[in-house]
Formats: sequence, C-alpha cells, structure tokens
Amino acid sequence: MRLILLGPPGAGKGTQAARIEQRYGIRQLSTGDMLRAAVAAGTPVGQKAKDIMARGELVPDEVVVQIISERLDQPDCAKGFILDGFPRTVAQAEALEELLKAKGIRLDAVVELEVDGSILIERIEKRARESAGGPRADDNAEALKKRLEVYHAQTAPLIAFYRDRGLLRTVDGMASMDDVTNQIVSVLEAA
Ligand code: B4P
Repeated sequence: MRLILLGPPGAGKGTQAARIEQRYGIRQLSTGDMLRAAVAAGTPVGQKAKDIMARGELVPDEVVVQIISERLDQPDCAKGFILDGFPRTVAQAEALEELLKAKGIRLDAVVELEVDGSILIERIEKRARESAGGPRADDNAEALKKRLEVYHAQTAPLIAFYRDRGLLRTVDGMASMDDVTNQIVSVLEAA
C-alpha cells in the first residue's frame, strides 16, 4: 500500500501516519521529522533547513526530493509507505511522479485531511503549551501564520493535481483521532 497524506499544518498528518504505520506495517515517511532530525544532528541539510523551518517556510524542493528519493530505495519501503508532509509543492509532486514511474511503483491513494483554520491554530497552540520538551521551533504565532499562508499558496494546489489523477480522497480531519483513523482505513480498504 502506498499513500500520501495531505493537509494543512496541524491537520493530523503525523498523528494519522503513525497509526496507519502500526496498523498495516508500512513505513511512515515524514519529511518534517527527517528535517528536524537533520537540524538536531547539525548535518549540512539541517544547517540549511534550520532557519527556513523556524520561519515556517518550505525547505527547497531539491533538498526534500533528494531525501525522499534516497529513502524510497531503502528495503523497509518495499512493502509500502505513507508519505507524511511530502509532496508540498507541485514541483515536488511532479518529481515524485517521475521517481515512482522510474521505480515502477503506483500510488494507491492521496488522502486529504480537511480541517478549518481556527481548529488548526487551536491544535498547534495546544501542542506548543503541552509539549514536554518545549514548543517546536515553528509552533509559535508568527511561524504558524506563515505556515498557513504557505500551505494555501503552495500546497493546496495539490488537491486539484491529485483530483485530476483520480487519486484524491477527502476525509473529515476535525473528527476525533479514532474517527479520522477509521475514515482513512475505509478509504484504504476501498482503494
Ligand atoms: P511537518 O512536520 O510536516 O508538520 P505539520 O504540517 O505542522 O504537522 P501535521 O499535520 O503532521 O500535524 P500533527 O499530526 O503533528 O512540517 C514542519 C516543517 O518542515 C514545514 O513547515 C517545512 O518547513 C518543513 N517541511 C516538511 N516537509 C517539507 C517538504 N516536503 N518540503 C519543504 N519543506 C518541508 O498534529 C498537530 C497537533 O494536532 C498535534 O498536537 C495532535 O495531537 C493534534 N491532533 C491531530 N489530530 C487531531 C484530532 N483529530 N483531534 C484533536 N487533535 C488532533
């Protein structure tokens, strides 16, 4: 099973990808987590990404495409994968299409988590307040405003991109976490 989870910041992509990974034994590939790990380790990619992420902007397409391209070649992705937070631009989606074509892999579904703006802000403010290790560098009002603007300008066009390819499935991301998981499972069982 190969799928993409699409949605604005705080929509629950990371939350749901971890649950789907558990349920189906397919790998969660979160570009956000990979980039945060690179920042924490101080690698060249991390040094490049650190300030960009803290401002709530997108890391350059070529950097993220390279990370995903290498990751998809790892043996643990052979059974399937959930792309969480990738692609985030039309250029990334086109690069992914080429990559998958070259590897002879077909996507099963693109699941969009639909959540209203006010709920996204509430969720991220809650995470910033409650996170044990302190808030994420980009979980503050200014960066969040930017992340939402970037989503609408650069990522939302992917909804039409995948609808045109007959892959888009939209679920209500405002329901409880269990309910959202059940909706995604239904979509996958039907794919
Ligand atoms: P990400 O790490 O992808 O973060 P996100 O979009 O903010 O979060 P997500 O939707 O996963 O929300 P979560 O489940 O955590 O990106 C961070 C940054 O990395 C980007 O801004 C960018 O700089 C960079 N980046 C990443 N990928 C990139 C790419 N492809 N290209 C360029 N740059 C890239 O949920 C949020 C909160 O809501 C949690 O606290 C959760 O507990 C809560 N929640 C979730 N579902 C809920 C529900 N149903 N009900 C109530 N609460 C819920």
